[in-house]
Amino acid sequence: MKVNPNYQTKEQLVELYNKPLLELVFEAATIHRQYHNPREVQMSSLLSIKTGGCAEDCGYCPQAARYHTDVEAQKLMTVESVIEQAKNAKANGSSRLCMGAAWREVRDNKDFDNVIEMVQSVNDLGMEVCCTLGMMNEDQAKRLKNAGLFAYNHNLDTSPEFYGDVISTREYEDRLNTIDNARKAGITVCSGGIIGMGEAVEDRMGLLLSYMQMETPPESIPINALVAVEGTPLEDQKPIEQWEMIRMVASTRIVFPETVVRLSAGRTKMNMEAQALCFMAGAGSIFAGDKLLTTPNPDFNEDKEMFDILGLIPKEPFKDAEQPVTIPDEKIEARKANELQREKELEAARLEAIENGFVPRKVSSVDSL
Ligand code: SAM
Ligand code: DTB
Ligand code: SF4
Repeated sequence: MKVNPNYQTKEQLVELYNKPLLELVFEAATIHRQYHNPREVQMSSLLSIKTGGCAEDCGYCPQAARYHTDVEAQKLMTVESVIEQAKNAKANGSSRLCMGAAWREVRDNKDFDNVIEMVQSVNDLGMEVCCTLGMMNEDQAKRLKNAGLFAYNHNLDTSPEFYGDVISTREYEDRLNTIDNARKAGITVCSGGIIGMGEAVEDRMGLLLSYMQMETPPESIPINALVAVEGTPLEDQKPIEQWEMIRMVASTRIVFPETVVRLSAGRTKMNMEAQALCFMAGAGSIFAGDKLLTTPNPDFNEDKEMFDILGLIPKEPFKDAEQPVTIPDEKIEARKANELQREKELEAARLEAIENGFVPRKVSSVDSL
C-alpha cells in the first residue's frame, strides 16, 4: 500500500487537513480517480456476533461492562444464525461482512472454534469476511487466515499521545502487535480511528502518521465519528461538524492513495450533501443496514436512494485482492475425528452388549437429568 511521498511530517499533515475545504476535496478527488473507480462504493454489513460485557475501558464504547448503557450482554451467536444474517446482507447488496466481538482478546476455546466455522461459511458464500475480535496472537491469526478471513479490523482509534485519555486497559503497542500478527498471517489489515472524542487535529493526523510509519499501511482505513452513547465517559462530547468528517476522509485518501477509506460510524448525523462530498473526496465504502454493532445507522432504503441520486454502484467483492482459499482447520478437524471415533466406540460397545444378551435400557427422564 502506497504512501503519498509529499506528506512526511505531522506538520505537513496538519497543513493538509486545514487547507481550504474545496482545495482539499479537489486534491483528494483527483487522487481518488487515479487509483479507484469513483462510482464504486462497497456496501459492508456489520454483525455483532458477541455483544457487550467487555472487560476493556474504551471511553467511547457502549459494550464495556463497566459502563451503564442500554446494551445487554449476549453470548456468541450460533454459526447457523450468522450464515442466515450473512445471506440477508448479501441479498441486500453487501459484498463484505464484518463480524465484531466485544472481547478484549481472542481465547483458544470453543467460541473461537465457532468463529473459525463462521469465517469458513461466510467465505463460502463469496463475501469478503472481516473480523474484529480484539487482540490476537500469531497462531490465532493463522487459523483465521486458513479459515478464509479476508481482513482483520483493529483500530488504533487516535494518536499515541491521545490514546491514554480514552483507554487505560491496554497500550497502543498492544494494538500495533495485533495488527502485525494479522499482517504476518497474510490477512489484509483494516485499521482506522474515531474523530470527535475531544482530540486535536494533531491527534487525527497523528493517527495517520502511525499508519504511515508501518512497513505496509492498512488496505482499509475506517473513519468513524464518535457515536456518543449515554452511560459512556464520552456521552457529553459535542458532535463534530460534518466538514470535519469530509476533511478527515479527504486527508486519508490523499496520504494513502491505494487504501479503501471507509465512511463508517456517524452517518446518521450527516446529510446526503456531506456524504456526497465524502464520496467525492475518496470514501469507497459505507456500512449498510440499520444497525452498526449496537447503535443506529441510516435506513437501507435511504442509502439505496442516496446511491441512485449520486450515481453510485455497489462494489463487487474481491476487486482489490483474490478471495482467500479455505483450508481445513487442524484443531476442528481433530476434534471432529475424536467425536466420530467416540461415537464409533460407543456404537461398537452397544452392539457387543446386545450380542452378549444385554437388553438396552430405555432412557427415562430421570436418566436424562
Ligand atoms: N473489541 C474489539 C476491539 O475493540 O477491537 C472489536 C469491537 S470494537 C466495538 C470495534 C471498533 O468500534 C473500536 O475499535 C472503535 O473504533 C469502534 N467504536 C466502538 N464504539 C464506538 C462509538 N461509540 N463510536 C464510534 N466508533 C466506535
Ligand atoms: C469500525 O471502524 N467501525 C465499526 C467497525 N469498524 C467494527 C464499528 C462501529 C461501532 C459503532 C458503535 C456501535 O454500534 O456499537
Ligand atoms: Fe471492548 Fe472493543 Fe468496546 Fe473496547 S471497543 S470496550 S475492546 S468491545
